[in-house]
Amino acid sequence: MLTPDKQISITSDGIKLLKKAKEDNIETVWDRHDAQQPQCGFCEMGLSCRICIMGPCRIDPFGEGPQTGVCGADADIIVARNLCRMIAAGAAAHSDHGRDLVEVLEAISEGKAPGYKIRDEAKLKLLAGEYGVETKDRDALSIAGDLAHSMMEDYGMRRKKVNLVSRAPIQRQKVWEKVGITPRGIDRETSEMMHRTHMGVDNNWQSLLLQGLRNALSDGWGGSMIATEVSDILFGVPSPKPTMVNAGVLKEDQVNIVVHGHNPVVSEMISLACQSPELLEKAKKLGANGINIAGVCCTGNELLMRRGIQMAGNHLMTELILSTGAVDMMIVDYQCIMPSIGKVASSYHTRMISTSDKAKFPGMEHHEFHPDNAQKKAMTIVEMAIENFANRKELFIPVKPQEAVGGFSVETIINALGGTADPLIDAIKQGKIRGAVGIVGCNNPKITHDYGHVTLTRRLIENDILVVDTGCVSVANAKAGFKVPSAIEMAGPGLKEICGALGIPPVLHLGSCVDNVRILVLVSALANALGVDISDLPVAGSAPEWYSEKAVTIGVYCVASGITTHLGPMPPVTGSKNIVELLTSGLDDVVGATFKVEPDPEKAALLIRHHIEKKRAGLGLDA
Ligand code: XCC
Ligand code: SF4
Repeated sequence: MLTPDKQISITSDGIKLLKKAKEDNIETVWDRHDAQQPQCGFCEMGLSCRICIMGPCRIDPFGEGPQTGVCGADADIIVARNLCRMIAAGAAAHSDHGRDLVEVLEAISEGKAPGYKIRDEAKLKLLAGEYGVETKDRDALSIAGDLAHSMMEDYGMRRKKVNLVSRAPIQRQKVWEKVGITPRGIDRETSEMMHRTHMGVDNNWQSLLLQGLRNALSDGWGGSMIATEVSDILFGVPSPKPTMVNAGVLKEDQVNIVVHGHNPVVSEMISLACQSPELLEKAKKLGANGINIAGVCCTGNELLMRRGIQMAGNHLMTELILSTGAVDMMIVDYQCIMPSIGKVASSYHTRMISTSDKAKFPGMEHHEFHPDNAQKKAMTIVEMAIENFANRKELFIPVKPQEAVGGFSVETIINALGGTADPLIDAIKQGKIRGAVGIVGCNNPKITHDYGHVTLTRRLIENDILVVDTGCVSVANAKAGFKVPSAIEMAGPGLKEICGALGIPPVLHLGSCVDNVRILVLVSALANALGVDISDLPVAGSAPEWYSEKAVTIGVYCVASGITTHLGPMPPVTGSKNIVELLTSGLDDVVGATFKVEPDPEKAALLIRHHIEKKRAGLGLDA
């Protein structure tokens, strides 16, 4: 168990619920992290390899023991292969999520997905245009079918480049061509990455890492971008909406359903079922004043972006939320769902439901959702949640909810600016806004929960840097109160003036983790408007508390796209001086951006500000 003085979270709901969980004898992620100490130093440095069964092998970082694995791979090769396999796994996860959406799009066009529909025809036609699908005099469904098929080809090996790569500024596309990292096919790059890292294939650490960049780009400008765009077509382009965040969004007098995971395909259907008059009636009959749906992690972000649905918490809150005793049902799809939560729920009345054929969990009931049965299934599942309301015991809802605004798509940001990016560019030119930073990614029990996100965000906005956020950061920042228009009081004078005039908060919620592609689209628009490459812009990325393979892939596609990116936790690469060198400085010559690693968010804010000022000088601003 944790020592009582170790601060696990800066959030009051987190601290209070952890105390409650302890009283209830619940084991949490922090306990398990403690039990793992000390963690393996070889693995932390990326110096262990178990790719084949001549091993497992380890390299001695002190130079006294073995310097190669059984096959002869040295530290550079082993570290590169390990990192590249993380990239491949992250790209696979996002891109498979995208694939599921493309399959729903196809099923809709064939009339095989009752309840789903094309909600945004304008976006459908825009994408169809980009994919060369004929739209004139054609109905939405047949366009959707052709678009789905064309996107499916992006996944394969019939193209020379992934289609949406052409959204990048031309200068950036040329960089990729010159370096030879233009992604050709989404699955192709992941598959080739796994091939190259098999024993005895690519044993040059530089060429391995270049394929790592191409693989990550196939996610950022491919799989993730498709995931976001098709979600917009099916569920609507997000626009700003008021919402509420933290554990206080759970309601004592209503049936509480929490959705967890990433793909909106299931959670959207659940949210519709929660509005069904028939089920609301049933809830009333059983003594509940309504059906309350809330999200955790990214599927929650998807619902928040499009429907203003409230968020109960982020990654490290997913176990704690259950210890409120107020969750009647948790419904999960995939990614970032700790295998522990079924066991946590067994101490309460909460029913746990898994829904994806590719993601099953201990202690959960499996109810598989497919496009053809999702509408019906959602009704059945929500009805089960209602019936479970009567089984509640003691509740502990520790805080009042915090207000926030979410739902900023690139489209609505441009709208808020009056139709063009010019006002933002003018503000940057005048120095009222120094630059912009995308803060993204996870929580990690190695870092005090939400401390990295909130501290970095605070320091940046008070120095007139606009912050956009996604994923688990967005919940942290909303809980900290950065996402109400009055939060401009925490911003520097220039940012305060601009955001005040536009009536927007200084921190804009751009969505889930696949929605990091909205950042790519936004910086491309800024670069094009200024006639420069993305790497020339006074912008940066940051993942202060990242943990997942997906986060590695996001970081790599940001850097490969020209966005210098800060990481809080060190990735497992320190076993290779060459690779650390390349990632933190050498890449500048290759793609015009690098990684910066700094666990302390106060110091990270300084690093990022320094970078932004350097880029401003490069553009001749403030000269
Ligand atoms: Fe997962 Fe997306 Fe990370 Fe949060 S930010 S812990 S990846 S839920 Ni995506
Ligand atoms: Fe060891 Fe080489 Fe096999 Fe890795 S691939 S486990 S280093 S023999």
